[in-house]
Amino acid sequence: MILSIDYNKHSYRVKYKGFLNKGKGFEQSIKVIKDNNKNRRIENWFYDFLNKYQEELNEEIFDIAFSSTRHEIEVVSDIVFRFNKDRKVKVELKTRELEKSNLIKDFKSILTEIKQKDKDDVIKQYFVEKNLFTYLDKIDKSEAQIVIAATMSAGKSTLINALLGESLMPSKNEACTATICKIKDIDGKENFSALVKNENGNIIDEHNDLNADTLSKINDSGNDKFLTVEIEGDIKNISSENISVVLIDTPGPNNSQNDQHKEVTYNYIKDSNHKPLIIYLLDVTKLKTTDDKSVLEEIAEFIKDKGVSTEDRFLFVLNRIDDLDHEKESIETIIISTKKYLAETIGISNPKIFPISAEFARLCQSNQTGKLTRNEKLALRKYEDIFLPDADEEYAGIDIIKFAPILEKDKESLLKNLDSKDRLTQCLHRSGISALQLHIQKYIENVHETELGHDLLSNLIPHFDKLKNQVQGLTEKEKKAIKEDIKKIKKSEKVLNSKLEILTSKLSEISSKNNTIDKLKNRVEKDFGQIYTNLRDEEATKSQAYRARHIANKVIQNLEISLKSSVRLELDYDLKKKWIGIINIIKIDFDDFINDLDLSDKATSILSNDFHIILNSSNIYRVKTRRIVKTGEVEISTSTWWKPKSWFSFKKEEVWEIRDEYDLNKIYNELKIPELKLKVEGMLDNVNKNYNDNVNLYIKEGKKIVNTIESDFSQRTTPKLLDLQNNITEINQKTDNIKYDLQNYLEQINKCK
Ligand SMILES: Nc1nc2c(ncn2[C@@H]2O[C@H](COP(=O)(O)OP(=O)(O)OP(=O)(O)O)[C@@H](O)[C@H]2O)c(=O)[nH]1
Ligand SMILES: [Mg+2]
Repeated sequence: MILSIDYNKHSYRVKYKGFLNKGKGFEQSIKVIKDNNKNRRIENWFYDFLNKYQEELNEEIFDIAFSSTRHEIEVVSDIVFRFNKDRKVKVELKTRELEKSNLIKDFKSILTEIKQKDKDDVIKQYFVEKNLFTYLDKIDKSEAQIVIAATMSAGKSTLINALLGESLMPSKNEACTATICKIKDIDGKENFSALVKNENGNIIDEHNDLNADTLSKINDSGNDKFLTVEIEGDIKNISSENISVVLIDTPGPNNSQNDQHKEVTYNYIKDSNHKPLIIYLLDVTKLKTTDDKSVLEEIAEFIKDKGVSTEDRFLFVLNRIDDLDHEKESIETIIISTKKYLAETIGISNPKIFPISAEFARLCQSNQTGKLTRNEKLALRKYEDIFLPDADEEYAGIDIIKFAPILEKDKESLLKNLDSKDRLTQCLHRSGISALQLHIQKYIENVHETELGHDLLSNLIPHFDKLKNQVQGLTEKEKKAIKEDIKKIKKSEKVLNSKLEILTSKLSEISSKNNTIDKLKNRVEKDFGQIYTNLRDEEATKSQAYRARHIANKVIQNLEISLKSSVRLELDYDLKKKWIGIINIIKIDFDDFINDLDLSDKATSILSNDFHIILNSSNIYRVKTRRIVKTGEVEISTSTWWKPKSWFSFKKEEVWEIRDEYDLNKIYNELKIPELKLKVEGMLDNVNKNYNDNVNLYIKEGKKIVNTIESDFSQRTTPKLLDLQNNITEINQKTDNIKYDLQNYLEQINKCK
C-alpha cells in the first residue's frame, strides 16, 4: 500500500494513509510526523521523515503520494530530490495539486462581517469580550519586513532602488546611508511620502512628495543623530495581496558614526516576532573581510540558537557580479567558495546565495523612465556588454539565473519570458534581480502569509468551536429556565384543575337526590290516615267525638311543627351548609381569584311565611242526633188472679231509650280533612319547588364561579405561556442562526488549503 500524505499549508496539519496507519514497524516515522504535525511547516521536517521512513520500510525504490498546494509540492519535491541524491535511493513522489485559496482574505472578510454585526449579536459580543478583533488589526498591520543588511557600500541602497523600480535611496561610492529607511508598499500610490522620526519615535519632519534629493538631505542630517525615515509608496517589483511589504534599508554597521545602527541591524536579525527576511549583501570584490564577519557571526549565532529552520530567514546576495573578472573567476567557483566560507567560518550550512548586479538592475529600470545621466547611460552600456549575449562576437553573456538558488521549475518559467525580445526583461534576468525578486515574493507568500494564516487559524478556530459549544450551552441554560417556568405554570394548572374538580364534585353533591320531601309526604299520608281512622266510625259518643276531634287537632299541630322543622333542618339548613362549604373551599383554594368573584348567597327561604296547617273548627253539637232507641224487651206477667188461665202467662214488652249520638263522619267533613291534606301537599310541593330553585341557583352560581376561575387563570397564564413558548422558539432560531453563521465561517476557512 502506497504511503499517501495530505498536507495543509495553513494548519500545518498532516494526514497520512498507508503502512503508517497500521503503526507497527513505523514507530520512528510516525513519531517524526506526530512531533511536527500542526506546529511546523513540512519543509522543516520532511527530510528527517524520509530518512526514518526509508529505514523502517527497508526498500530502495518506493512511491509516496503527496497532495498539497503548489508551493508545498515544489518544496517537498525538492526535498525528495535531495534525499534520493544523498541516499542513492529512488523515491518517487506522486503529487496532486490542491487549489490555493486566500485564507487571510477569508479571515479578514469574516472578521469584518462579524465586526459589522449588531452590538448584541452573540458572536460579536464574544469577539469583543475575547478581544479577537485584534486579529483584524493584526491582519491590517501585518508586515512582511525585508531588511537589507551589509557592510558599507555593498550596494544595499542600490538593491532597494532596483526592487523599488525607482532611484529614491541615496547611494554613493562611500559611506552613505545614515538613517534607517523603511519603505512600506502601498499598491498604486503615485508618489512617495515620508515621516521622519527621531530617536524617541517622535515625528520631526513630514514630506508628502518625497524625491531622491529631499531624501538625500534627510539622510545627510542623519549623520549626527539617529533618524528613522518611514516612507510609503508603491514598491513596484514586490507585492503581496494580504500583507504589507516593508523594505528596510540600513546603514552599514561597520561604518556608522552611530553605534545604534549596528544595534538596529542586530535587532532585525533577532526579531523572531516579525521574522524579517534578512538579505545580507556580500560585495563580491571584498569577500571574507573582517567587516562582514561580525554581522555574519551574529546571524550564525542566531541560527545556532533557534535551529536550522531559521536559516530560511537569511538570504545572501553576492553583489557586483559585474565587477568580477569573468575570464579569471567564474560565478560558480565564487559561489562555492562563498558557501564554503559561510559554512567553515561561521557554520551556516546551506546558505541560499543569489549572485546579482544591483547597479545593472537599477540602471535598466531607470533607463525605462529615461532618468539616466550620461555617465549612467555609459555604465548601463558597459553592463549590457558584460551580461547580454553578443551573436556577432559569439559572446554568450552572463546567465546569472542559472546560479540562482531557486527551483528549476521557477527558472524555467522565468526564462520563458526571455524569449520575448523585451530588452528590459532580458536585462533584469541577467542582472539576477528577477530571480531574487521571485524568491522574496515566494518567501512572503509561503512564510509570512502562511504563518499569519496559521496564526489566525490556530488562534481563531478554537474560538469558533468553543463558541459553537458555548452557544448551545448558553441557550440550553436559557431554555431550561424558560422550560422551568412553563413547567411551573403547567403544574399550577394541574393543581387548579384538581381543586376545581373537588369544587365541581361538591357542587354536584348539592343536586344529589334528597328524599326529605318524599319522606314528609309519607308523613302527611300517615298523619291524615290516622285522622281518618279516628273519624271513621260514624257514630260515637260525645266523649268519643271530643277525643277524635282532639286527636285530629293534635296530629295537625304536630304535623306542622314536624314539617317545618324537617324543611328547615333537612332542606334549608342542609343546602346552605353545603353552599357555605363550597364558599369556604373557594376562599381557601382560590383566594387569588376572590377579588373577581361574587360569593353572595342569593338563595331565598324555602319555607314561605304562610306555611301553616290550620284545621277547620267543627261544632260537636251540630253533629249530635237524638234518637229513641229500642234497647231490648222485657217479659211482663199477664196473669190475673181471676183468670187462672192466665196464670203463668207472660207478655213481651219492648224497652226504648232516648240516646244522643255524634256523627264522626260529619265531623270529618266539617273539618275538611281531604282539602287540608291537599293544601299541605301543595305546600310541600311549593317547598320542593323552592328547594329545587335554590339548588339550581347554587349550581348556576357555582358553575359561574368555576368558569370565572378557569377563565381568569387562563387569561393570566395563556399569554405568559405563549410568550415563553415564543421565547424558546426565538432562542432556537437565534441558536440556529449563530450556529449557521459559525458553520459557514468554518466551512469557508476549511476550504483553504
Ligand atoms: N559595479 C557595481 N557597483 C555597484 C553595484 N551596486 C552598487 N554599486 C555601487 O556601489 C556604491 C555603493 O552603493 P550603495 O547602494 O550606496 O551602497 P550601500 O550598501 O547602501 O552603502 P551604505 O549606505 O554606505 O552602507 C554605489 O556607488 C553604487 O553605484 C553593482 O552591482 N555593481
Ligand atoms: Mg546605503
